Formats: sequence, C-alpha cells, structure tokens
Amino acid sequence: MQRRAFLSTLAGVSTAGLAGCLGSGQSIEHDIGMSANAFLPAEFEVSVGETVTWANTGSRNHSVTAYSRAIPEKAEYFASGGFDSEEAARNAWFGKAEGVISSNETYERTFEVPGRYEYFCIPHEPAGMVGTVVVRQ
Ligand SMILES: [Cu+2]
Repeated sequence: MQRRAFLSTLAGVSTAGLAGCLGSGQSIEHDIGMSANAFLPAEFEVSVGETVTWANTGSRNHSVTAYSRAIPEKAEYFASGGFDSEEAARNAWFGKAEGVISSNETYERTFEVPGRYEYFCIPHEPAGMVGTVVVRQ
C-alpha cells in the first residue's frame, strides 16, 4: 500500500526541471495513475479530509467509477462525470460517452467518510481495471 510518498516523489521530480513538459502525462501531479488497463497503484490510502487525484497517464480513455455496493454506507457516491449512481454512470458512458477522463486529464475526489472504497474503469473493467481507496480516520 502506498501513501503520500508517491505524490511527493512526483512533485519533487517536477520541481527538478520537468515543469512545462506535460506532453507525456508522466509529470502530471497525481496520486493514482491510469495506464492502459490499470490504476497505479491499485490500492491507495489517505486520511479523512484528503483529496485523491487520479490522472490518465496513458493514451486510452478511462473512467473512475465507484461500485455502489462497495463504498462505506454513509459515503456519498462518486464517479467521473459527477453521476449519483453506478447505474447512471454506466448508462451515460455507453449511451453518450460521458464521464470520460481523456489522456492527460485528471479527476479529484475528497474523502470525508472513513472506510474502503472500491471503484473501476467502465471500459476496462473486463480487463481487471479496478482499484481501492482506503480512507483512515
Ligand atoms: Cu480504463
């Protein structure tokens, strides 16, 4: 499991001279990257009140979509595109291509309720593109 060290490592790299060189997607400041078929790291831990930033560091379109039944009971549902349920997110993706995080784009979410949040990428779920955010008190 990785914590903030991942972000601070990247921030350190960008201040060392990569600023202004965002073309590759590798230098976008983020906590969780998205490669062809994976969230990297697949499991990430934060404390209550912290914001997690996902970045599409690959070239394919992705989504960050929570599993309705695999987030804490009192937590608010989350998904790129701002949908209020997993069903709405899936329908919008397949119907209107909404909720897309394109290459080099980011998505952020602040977690206020402790617990485990499991999520997936709609087009790459069959390939196993799933992840977990663990929010500590
Ligand atoms: Cu994906």
